[in-house]
Amino acid sequence: MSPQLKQHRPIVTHIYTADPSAHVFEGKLYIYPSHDLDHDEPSNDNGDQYKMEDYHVLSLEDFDSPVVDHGEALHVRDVPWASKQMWAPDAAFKNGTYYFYFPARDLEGNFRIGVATGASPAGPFQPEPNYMEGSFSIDPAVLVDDDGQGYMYFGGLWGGQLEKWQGDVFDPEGKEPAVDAPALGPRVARLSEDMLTIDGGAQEIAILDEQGQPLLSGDEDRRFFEGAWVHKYNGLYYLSYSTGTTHKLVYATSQAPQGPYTFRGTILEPVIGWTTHHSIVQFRDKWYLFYHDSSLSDGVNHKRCVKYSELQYNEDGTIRLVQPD
Ligand code: FUB
Repeated sequence: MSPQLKQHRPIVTHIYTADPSAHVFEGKLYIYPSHDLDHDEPSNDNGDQYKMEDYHVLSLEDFDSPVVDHGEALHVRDVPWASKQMWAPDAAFKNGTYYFYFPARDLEGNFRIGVATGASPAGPFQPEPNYMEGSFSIDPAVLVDDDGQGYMYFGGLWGGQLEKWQGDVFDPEGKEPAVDAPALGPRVARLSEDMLTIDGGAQEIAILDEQGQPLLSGDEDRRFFEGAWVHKYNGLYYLSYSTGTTHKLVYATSQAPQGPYTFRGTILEPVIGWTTHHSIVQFRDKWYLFYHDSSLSDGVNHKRCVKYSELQYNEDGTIRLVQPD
């Protein structure tokens, strides 16, 4: 546990953590990370090294208080439809219930997204018996908009399989578009009133450049790779995500939750390690970026640690670039 948190330092060191989704529930800051396993097996581009089996929820009263690890909130053994790889999760609150969204490989080895429910933001969470029909790929992030409508954003390339879902069915041969073709966008789906199902199917989000043209697949400094997150600031929707191969966090904005979004800039420069993955949250009167790197393991990609930084906006609504250290 950390007695006092410092920006750009691991918030916990007793376990490896990654993919932090931060929310304010019941006046506290709750963080829903992946729980990286401590193993020394080799890495590959399919992400097989990310063998996570369970989730722990972390919380803090404020940045001067210890981080509390609430213990195991959900384990793959308790999810009937899942076989392995419990990747980046998120949580939401509606109707007096806490909802926990998580990706995992199904019994056929394809990534799907499941939901579990609980009475406390700290868990434990009871999973639904099946994955959410119409879900695929990874990295769910849920926004409950001001009117109460829930939206789930998801998707990730390579190990996350998004390029294999360009039609209605899984295509094991699916590839990323050619470098001069529009890049694949993250998906967004409206959630049903009870937050347990996808309402009407998922649609692809368009991310455009300043001239209104789609970002191209070869534009690896700007195109979507994984880890979508949407927050609202001054009534504008901000879609932020990881660029994967170029290791940045970037963002785009829109007047509507489903887009189209216009690319605006970079939030975080590359960190130690291949992946980074983030969330943005307002806590009291300030905004914070939660992200991860691999500094706790001296750069081992699957032994990561969650960190945070204060996030600042310029007068025109653009986000100031954060340096990892
Ligand atoms: O933690 C496993 C995967 O690595 C996540 O789902 C991605 O966003 C990347 O952080």
